[in-house]
Amino acid sequence: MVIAKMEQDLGSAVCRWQMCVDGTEEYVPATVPGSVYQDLLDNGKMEDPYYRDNELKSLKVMDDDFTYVTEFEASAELCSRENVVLHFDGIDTVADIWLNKSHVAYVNNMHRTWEFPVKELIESGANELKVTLHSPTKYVEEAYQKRPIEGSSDAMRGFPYLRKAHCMFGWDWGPRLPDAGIWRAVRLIAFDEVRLDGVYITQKHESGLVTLQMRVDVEKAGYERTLAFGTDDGKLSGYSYRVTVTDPDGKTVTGSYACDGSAQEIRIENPKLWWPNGYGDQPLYEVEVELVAGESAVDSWRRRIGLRTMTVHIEKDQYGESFAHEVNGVQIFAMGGDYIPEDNILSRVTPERTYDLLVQAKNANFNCIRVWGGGNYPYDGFWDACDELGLIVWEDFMFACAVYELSEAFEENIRAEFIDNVKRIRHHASLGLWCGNNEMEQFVAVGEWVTRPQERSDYVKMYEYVIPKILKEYDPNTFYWPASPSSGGAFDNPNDENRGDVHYWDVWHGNKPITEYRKFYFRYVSEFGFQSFPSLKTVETFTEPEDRNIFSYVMEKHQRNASANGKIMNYMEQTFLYPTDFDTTLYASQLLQAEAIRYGVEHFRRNRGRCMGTVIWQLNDCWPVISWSSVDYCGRWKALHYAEKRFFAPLLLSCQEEGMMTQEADMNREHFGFEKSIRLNVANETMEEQSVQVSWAVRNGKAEVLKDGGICKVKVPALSSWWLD
Ligand code: BMA
Repeated sequence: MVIAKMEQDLGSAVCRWQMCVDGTEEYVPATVPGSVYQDLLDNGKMEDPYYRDNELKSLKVMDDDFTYVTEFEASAELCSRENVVLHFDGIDTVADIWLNKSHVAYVNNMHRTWEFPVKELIESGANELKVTLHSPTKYVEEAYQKRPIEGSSDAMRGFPYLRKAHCMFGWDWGPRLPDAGIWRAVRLIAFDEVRLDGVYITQKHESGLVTLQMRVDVEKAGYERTLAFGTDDGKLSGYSYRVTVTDPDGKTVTGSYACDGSAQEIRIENPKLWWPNGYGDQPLYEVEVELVAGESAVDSWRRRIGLRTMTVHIEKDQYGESFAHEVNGVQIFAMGGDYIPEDNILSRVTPERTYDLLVQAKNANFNCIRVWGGGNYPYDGFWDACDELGLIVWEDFMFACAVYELSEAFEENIRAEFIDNVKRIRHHASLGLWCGNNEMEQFVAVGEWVTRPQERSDYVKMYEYVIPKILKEYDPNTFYWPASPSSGGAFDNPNDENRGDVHYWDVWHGNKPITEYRKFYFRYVSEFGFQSFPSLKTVETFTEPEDRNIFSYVMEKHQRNASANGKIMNYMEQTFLYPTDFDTTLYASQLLQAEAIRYGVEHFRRNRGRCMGTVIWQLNDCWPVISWSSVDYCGRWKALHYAEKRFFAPLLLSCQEEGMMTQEADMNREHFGFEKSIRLNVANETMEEQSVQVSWAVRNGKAEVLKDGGICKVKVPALSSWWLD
């Protein structure tokens, strides 16, 4: 008689966890899931790592190991099941695990889920679970000493050796605070012969009908690999599965499938399609799959999906090759931002905080979020929010600004990482594409950080062989792009203006004037940005009054892009008068950032069709810092975020002006005069033709009208940009 799978949460909601710094034996209360820094802060064992330059002391803390321990009761029934596994949704990062004093495993990948059979170790009654987290800083330094490997110098050396969010070792907007912890849920799972391993849904869209094709994978004791219903019937005899699809109005469609290889399809009449923000609604359907033995359900899988087709449309054209998200057959103009981890202290990232951040993105008319490859694969709460808010997600795999040694062990480790995350994420409506890495193709192409020829061949294997092979098996329906930026791979001019996606940094890193944006017609710019200071209130959270000078030691500690506080002032000189005091400087820097990005995005939207995406670096901050963000660490909107709400609006009226900004502006020339002109453009990113009325006037610095352009009415076709005479 087969009975249902059992699960038992081992987190702090149920179990009392304690932690200690190894060698001290002084245990303090701990929270799981959670993090070492948070537990030390909660117990008054360290100061706020974000305050002034406390970062330095807080970094030292991570030179130690930490032990987490809890006791828990396991029922006789649970222990009686054929299989009992200890399951971690995430351990950050290098750790040893013991159950009842027996060593269960050594782990070293923050991005993976971990499962270990503990049937032989679990006791009916009292059990002790212990996890020792090893120092991440020692790990990367020892690995580097043994065999140097290079990567961004913003992070601590050796970081490419550890499958941990790279930016926790520092970045040009991130502190060197590599927290550690049992950062995601931990539980026991007990089952007899079989359990569901995963469900893969393929959508077939016809007019007025969507057919869901289900691939149900089952794990069966005694079989190495999972068995797919319909193809492994013989081994699954005696089992069947039930599917229930519930539409947004609560109406259900069901189907039952025995192991006879019958077509496992669910037909949905009059489907309500999922659209990105700005193009329609985000109706979600709940899909439940129950694995049934005889009449009783032994396991179930429940997820929400969106009915849509989603890919990237690439087509040769007169400019080169297009690159546009295509949803339900409509090519949309991506408008959004690059997302980085929300906090270096992992336990502070909660579904409420994530949802709130993404609501701010939607409120600024985003329809797209790129998850940058130097952090971590976002947890389910992030994905649920993007599904509900209509934010298409460009999901990098977690490799950024470094080279990697594709050893046997490393390859085995990252394969498991990829499979875990692809299986967890692939059903989400918001998943727009998978992308191999951040900036590696462009950097390896020019030999940046490459110290061995093998690092170049390993690059091709990882992003143009290993990952595609895994996606072919686990998520063949989702578009794959080998790198960001890329023109399709093979080191073929990755940052080509006329193909694929581009990271454009000549403005800012290259010190070019903001008018430079207008010289380019990128097909899809997935990174471009401009720094600014956070607001005074946010600066006050990490400074004392004597620190409030933009070149003070503390303010420079919270600026991780070398000499960038000065760079802001250099750009200020090109646009505004010199600011008179500290607060005005902070504020003016935000207006400057807004001006710069507005100038670029309006130009790119005016060229819709040639350009089909502007993803701004960066949306958010992971601590109080001077950076490229439009929402600061405290959740305060910078001027840029307000500007994004306007220049990402479904209907955008913009003015392409020629004058002082776009011509030689040396007022000491003998003839200091300019050709001046304006051209108006309406960009319509809605699905309908818009009848608009445009009025304009030329005014002087006192807003007195010099020339009134009157009112003209125009009809602007859907999804187009329209120049006025
Ligand atoms: C690109 C990004 C990040 C970096 C940003 C600003 O390199 O991929 O690595 O933070 O520019 O410099």
